Amino acid sequence: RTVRFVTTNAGKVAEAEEYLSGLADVDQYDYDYVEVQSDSLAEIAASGAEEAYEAAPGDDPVIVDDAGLFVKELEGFPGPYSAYVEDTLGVERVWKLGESLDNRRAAFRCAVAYTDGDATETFSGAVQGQLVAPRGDGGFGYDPIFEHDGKTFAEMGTAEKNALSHRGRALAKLADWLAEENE
Ligand code: ITT
Ligand code: NA
Repeated sequence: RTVRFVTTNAGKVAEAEEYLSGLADVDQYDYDYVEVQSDSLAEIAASGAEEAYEAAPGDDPVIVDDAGLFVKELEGFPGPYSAYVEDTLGVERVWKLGESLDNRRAAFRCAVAYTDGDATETFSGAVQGQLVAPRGDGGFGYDPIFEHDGKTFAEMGTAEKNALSHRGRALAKLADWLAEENE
């Protein structure tokens, strides 16, 4: 089977391809859905998936992934605004903010929504870590400033990041669900 991953972010696609290999082929589908204003990543992802499915010619199911970095002492900022903040402030300045905090705990959260046009399912994942000065050149986005167990996500390969990341955990739930659907 083929799933169409609706995203402008090739890094997300690479992670999903690696994770779902053997279960589904992943095609990137470049479509800019409307991000509804919501604190819920699952709601944003589900509404994006349904909109993209309607707009996309073809029958293959689609997935949308909405993710963000949540800094505990900043009340969860940038959270659902992570993409905007990356584009405007940039990762280096988010670290500068983090550097000024007593508590640098942060989490990545991710919601993956899957729809086949009839039903929509959402799967979520999170990982705890802390903000650090940028290290590593793998991954994408905030990976260089997010450290988990002594390594930043940018210092990990795709498989290593997938094994513990927010996206990997959400994709694991999707993979289990797809495997059950296949039975
Ligand atoms: P699409 O919406 O087109 O999928 P996007 O990059 O805008 O692409 P999001 O709306 O989910 O994706 O934005 C999430 C923000 O968080 C964005 O700045 C990403 O770079 C960042 N992000 C998401 N997942 C990440 C990860 O695994 N590692 C580092 N940064 C991540
Ligand atoms: Na986005």
